[in-house]
Amino acid sequence: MSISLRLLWWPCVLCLTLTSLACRAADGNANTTATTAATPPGEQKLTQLPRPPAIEQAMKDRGEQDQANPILRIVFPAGNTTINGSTVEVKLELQGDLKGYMPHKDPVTQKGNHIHVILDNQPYEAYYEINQPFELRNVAEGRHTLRVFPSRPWHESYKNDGAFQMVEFNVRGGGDKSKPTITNNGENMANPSPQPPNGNSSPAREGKDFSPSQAGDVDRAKPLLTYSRPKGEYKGADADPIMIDFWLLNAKLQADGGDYRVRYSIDGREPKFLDKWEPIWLSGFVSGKHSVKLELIDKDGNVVDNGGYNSTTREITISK
Ligand SMILES: [Cu+2]
Repeated sequence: MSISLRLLWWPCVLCLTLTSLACRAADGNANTTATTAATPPGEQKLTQLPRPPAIEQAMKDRGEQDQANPILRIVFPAGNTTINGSTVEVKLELQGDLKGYMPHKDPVTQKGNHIHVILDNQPYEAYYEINQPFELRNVAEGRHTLRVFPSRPWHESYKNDGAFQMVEFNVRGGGDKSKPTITNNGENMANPSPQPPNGNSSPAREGKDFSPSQAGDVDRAKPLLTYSRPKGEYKGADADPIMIDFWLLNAKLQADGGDYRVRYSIDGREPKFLDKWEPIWLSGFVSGKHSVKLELIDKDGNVVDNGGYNSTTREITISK
């Protein structure tokens, strides 16, 4: 290497080192100690992979279920109703051409088909046994939006017409905003409460204590992107690759014959575009916290406004 090349090379090494240290700090790993500046941690390089072979196999093993066209109906809450108290019961009906699709958690594997339930724009909660209601607990007073859609054991949503349903409702005398919620991070499934706040719910029911939130000003006639995956914590074999999945209402992407695009950005880095409505799998996340941002973009390159729901950022945690 010539002297002049060496002079060019060293500032690059220094720059990369400083950048990666800054990234680690920004990721919240404040107690990560850099042992030596000469061995900077590897930069995260994400690559998009095809559908993982394990999922391909799972699809074969479950027969025709992935060709099903499940149609959900929200029995309650009914649209625009007002519920007294902070616990909201959700009851759904599943119809359509199911081809054996039915939500249920296998007691051994703790996996199975389930419904994704989203209050306002919080992370979804999984709902498995739809023959009994799901409880939204500690819901704040005010207006709310509920979104639901069927999902597979690996959390990929069904995308047929009628799979996605949405309802707006009001809560009067809801969760006490001055009190901290039992789970504040919006990620942990709460344990059934032996003494529920309104005293009439069953401890055995599936449900979730919700963080305070309100509906955005959502118009169901406008294009709506619903963020589904990834969320929460990913460990070991589940941490690579990571699936990105979402639901689109009233919006066709460009490669599907429409005008829209979905833009995603990981850790605030350079955005990428999705032009087909299907999940993608990203490999190469390093351990730690990461942000995932999903946005619905119109043909002029702007985020489509719809109650703020068309630009959603979630934090996920990877432990390899
Ligand atoms: Cu899921």
